[in-house]
Amino acid sequence: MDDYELIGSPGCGSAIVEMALRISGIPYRLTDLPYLEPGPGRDRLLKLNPLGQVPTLVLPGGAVMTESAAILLHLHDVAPQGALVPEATAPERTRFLNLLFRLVGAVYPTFTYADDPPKWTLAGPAADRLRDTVMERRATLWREIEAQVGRPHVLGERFSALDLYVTMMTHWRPGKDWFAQHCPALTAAASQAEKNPHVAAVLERHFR
Ligand SMILES: N[C@@H](CCC(=O)N[C@@H](CS)C(=O)NCC(=O)O)C(=O)O
Repeated sequence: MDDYELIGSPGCGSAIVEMALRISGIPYRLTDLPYLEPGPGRDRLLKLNPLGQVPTLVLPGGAVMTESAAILLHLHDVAPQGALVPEATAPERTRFLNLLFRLVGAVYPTFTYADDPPKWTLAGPAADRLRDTVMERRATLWREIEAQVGRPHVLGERFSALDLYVTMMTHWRPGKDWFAQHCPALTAAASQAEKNPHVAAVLERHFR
């Protein structure tokens, strides 16, 4: 049987899935590509995922999965030893699901809309306003999540896939200084996660 193929890009959310694959001990190969750059890589990505987004995961056998949260839940199904998802009866399960979907359903799309506003509205003042309002929304979301973060990990004693999101997303705008000032609990959880050797290795590959 083939290995999983993770299609991703440096610095992107595909790194979250890469961390999960490593922690879960699942064999995989990486296809890094500049997802926005026209060319054969993007053409293939668009055939697999019409939104042209990474992560996109090709499963052994050829089925395709998109959406990082769906992928993480799937990886936990096939390799529960990774312990990235609290089991159905675990007390942290509801908070895990709530925060997971907050991160992918509310925080992640702010990058879709604020990274390149002229893609969605007229260039100029309308685009500036869209960027500003979406970034305000992101700050509100992070503050709300900050109020729910435990120590040393997002769920408290238990490390989970949420720590992978937080570690990666605190590298993104508005940047580490903003998080250190406004979200100390998120910053601490991210630093704690970086102590995991798999997380550290993936961060090294993406950012250094
Ligand atoms: N909901 C998706 C979001 C993925 C996403 O937005 N990825 C970014 C890269 S970090 C991307 O591909 N952006 C290009 C685009 O949306 O056109 C997930 O959780 O996997």
